[in-house]
Amino acid sequence: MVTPSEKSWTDGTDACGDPHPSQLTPSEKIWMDGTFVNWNEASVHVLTHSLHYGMGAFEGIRCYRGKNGSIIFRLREHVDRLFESAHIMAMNVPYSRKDVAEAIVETVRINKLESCYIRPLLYVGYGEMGLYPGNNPVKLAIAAWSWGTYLGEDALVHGIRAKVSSFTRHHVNVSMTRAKVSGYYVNSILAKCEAKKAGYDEAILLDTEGYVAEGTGENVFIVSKGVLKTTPLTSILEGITRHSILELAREKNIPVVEERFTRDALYVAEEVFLTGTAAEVAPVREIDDRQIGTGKRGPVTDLLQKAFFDIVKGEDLSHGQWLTPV
Ligand code: PPE
Repeated sequence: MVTPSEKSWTDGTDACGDPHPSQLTPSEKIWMDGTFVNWNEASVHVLTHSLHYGMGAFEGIRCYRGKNGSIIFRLREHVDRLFESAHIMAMNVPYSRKDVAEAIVETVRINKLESCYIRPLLYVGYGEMGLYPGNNPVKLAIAAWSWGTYLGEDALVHGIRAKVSSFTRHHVNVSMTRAKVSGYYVNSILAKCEAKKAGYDEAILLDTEGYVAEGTGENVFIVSKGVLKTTPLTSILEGITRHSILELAREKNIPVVEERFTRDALYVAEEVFLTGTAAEVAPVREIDDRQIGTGKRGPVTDLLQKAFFDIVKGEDLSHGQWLTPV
């Protein structure tokens, strides 16, 4: 009998060659199709359709411990995007938006988490194999766990080092990037691993025409001659953090445009930062070994990052419609 040895993707390191891979912190229960199951028993059959072909849609949502208790940031928008992803993929969700939003809140509550990251995943279950999913069931799982800073301990203060990827972001007629689809993330994983192996924290991908698109799991902003710019929604995910930052910038009378810009515009920008639920608002201090601006978190990044954290931490109550109490 052959017993293969336990082997990870790369020897002695994690899949990206990181010698200090961080471990997921388990919580107690995971919601699976209407019932809570123990974390260690939240399993699926190995012939689950999505596991083979990547047709699945997911969300990443954060719950913050604020001054007045825990709140989920922009829950409604995340649930809406999950349903839009499913609609674009022609997956029939067997729940209402209200059911899903309630199940998300319940998942945070039952795990007694004060702050956490929440991952709803819609997937095509076991049934037929082959590309046509046939009558396979559409399943939903919701997990929540404690997840600290995504891009490293001091990323939010000192900024990260990024590399423009050798991989191109999705073409509009290859992948419909309004949907947050599991399979699309192979492109992100390749770019992330390439960047990490070369010693950078994150990759920035260009679109098929060579313009800046997005990070592996973040949208990109630059400050150029005092104007805040971000990429238009052609080949990127419509980030909910991106939307929040655009709104906060407008409220603060910072001039804002959504237009394409090039790789060299990144290099000469006064400031660059990335936004995402996991990454939050992260300054970029260096790209392709070129210092960005002063090499420190710039004033616009600082202002918007502070405005964002004041809202999610309950210091600023002016955007109550973005917050769902747990
Ligand atoms: N672009 C991509 C490709 C992306 O995956 C994300 C979120 C964003 C932009 C920003 O979207 P938003 O979170 O709505 O502001 N990436 C999620 C997954 C990260 C992961 O490693 O998993 C996230 O941040 O939750």
